[in-house]
Amino acid sequence: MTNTKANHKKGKPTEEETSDLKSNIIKAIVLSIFDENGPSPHIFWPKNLDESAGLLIAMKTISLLMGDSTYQNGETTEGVNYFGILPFPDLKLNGLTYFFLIPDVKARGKALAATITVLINENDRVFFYENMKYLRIIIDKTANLIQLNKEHNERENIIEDLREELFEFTMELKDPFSTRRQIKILLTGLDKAGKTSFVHGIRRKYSEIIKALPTKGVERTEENIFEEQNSLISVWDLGGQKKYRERFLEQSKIYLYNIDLMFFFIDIQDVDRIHEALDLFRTILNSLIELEEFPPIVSCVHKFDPDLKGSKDIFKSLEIIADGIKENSERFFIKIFQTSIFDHWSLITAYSYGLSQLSTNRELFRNQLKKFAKKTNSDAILLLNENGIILSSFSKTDISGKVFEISAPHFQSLYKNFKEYKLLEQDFIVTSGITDESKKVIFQKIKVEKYNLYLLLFLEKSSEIEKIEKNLPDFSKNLVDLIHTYI
Ligand SMILES: Nc1nc2c(ncn2[C@@H]2O[C@H](COP(=O)(O)OP(=O)(O)OP(=O)(O)O)[C@@H](O)[C@H]2O)c(=O)[nH]1
Ligand SMILES: [Mg+2]
Repeated sequence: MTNTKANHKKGKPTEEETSDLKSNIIKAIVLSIFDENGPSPHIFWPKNLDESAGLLIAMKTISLLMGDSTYQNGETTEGVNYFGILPFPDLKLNGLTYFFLIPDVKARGKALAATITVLINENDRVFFYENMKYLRIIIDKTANLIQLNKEHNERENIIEDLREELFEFTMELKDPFSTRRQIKILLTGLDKAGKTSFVHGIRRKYSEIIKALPTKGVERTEENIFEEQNSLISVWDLGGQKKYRERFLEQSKIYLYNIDLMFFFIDIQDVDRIHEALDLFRTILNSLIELEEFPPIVSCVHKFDPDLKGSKDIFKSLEIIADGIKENSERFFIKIFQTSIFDHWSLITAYSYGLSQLSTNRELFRNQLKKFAKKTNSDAILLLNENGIILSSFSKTDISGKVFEISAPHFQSLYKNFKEYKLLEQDFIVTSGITDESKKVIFQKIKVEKYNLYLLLFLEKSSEIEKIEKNLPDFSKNLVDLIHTYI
């Protein structure tokens, strides 16, 4: 099974020769299945993979997704699949794991939980982030084949094909390994749309908002979601005045190349310039298409101040903007938010949503929240970092999701006291009657390694706090790994 294109080029290298090549960034591949013996490595490469290492990989990848309960509870096998990057510090490896279910009539729930894990040295992990799109496609394809082919030797061939494809791919890469993933976030829009104020608002630098002058050229800042993170996130706040806008569009190769996320701002109060703003949006999209860059886009309908909600004029403008944004943008993933610097929560929601698009582990996070919600009978859960950025959210229905929006002012004033409340060593605050007398909201501080995180839970008033306390240690433990590879 060595007839790959790459091998032809090089004239079939032997095993040792191959190991000298850069391609050998791929250290191991493991197909794990939760069978009658629990999570077990079924097929792995290299053949001499240490038995305990194989077992560790199987246990960790499968149990993280299943928790301590068995997964096979009769849910359908469709739509249960997650990608995530997990650290294996004992092996000094990082693994890109895909969790999926294999239909099996004999199994409980008629499916077996399985993972495909590709492992590389932990120092090379940028490789995963940089090549995520491609890796997702080929691993997903492999999982489909595994689902269809039941025989052990058929599956061996499928995993071998994956290995070959990965080797071929890595051979073609030019020296790809910088130590940190570089992430570029762009803030665009007309002058005075409120981009710089948005950045200050997110960071609670209120005094700066008052002082802010029009941005000249571009202002770059760094975003740190965690003190230690794999990525270097630069936020580029582009000056929107005509001369800067023109320069940016002329030099779109510099500004738009390799962008990971774009925010576009439209001032909803500046009715006369809405069409000008939409024109700019279209121009930017066209440049992106030309460069074949398709970053997720968060469009902020900004200056949507709280006192304007309900105004008919605003509603009309909103419609024009929403239509204008959707036009000609089929090839992009775009989400529209209404934001205002007088509604901190609106800024946080839009910003966090954008950042979450950059997290390769967002599905795993959501899955953890979903499981925790089930165990604690919560309708909705939010997980925030110390700066109040939403790392992940889960809600059973749209309505429970909206509760956080409604309870936001309440939450914000509590949040301001979080620092003091840390000193109080009290771990939770309960409030009720915010929206509905039968429900309550719990603010819960959790410690995940050195990080303080905050959970907001929306649940039945009668639910017991003990349930949360009982399930917290496991939940926090699972988050440890995910946080290391959040972004
Ligand atoms: N009412 C209202 N005013 C806002 C809001 N956000 C920003 N502003 C005001 O809008 C003006 C322009 O804000 P900036 O943040 O400087 O706009 P900008 O998009 O960075 O402008 P350039 O740097 O020239 O591209 C300032 O006077 C802000 O105080 C908002 O949400 N509501
Ligand atoms: Mg500015």
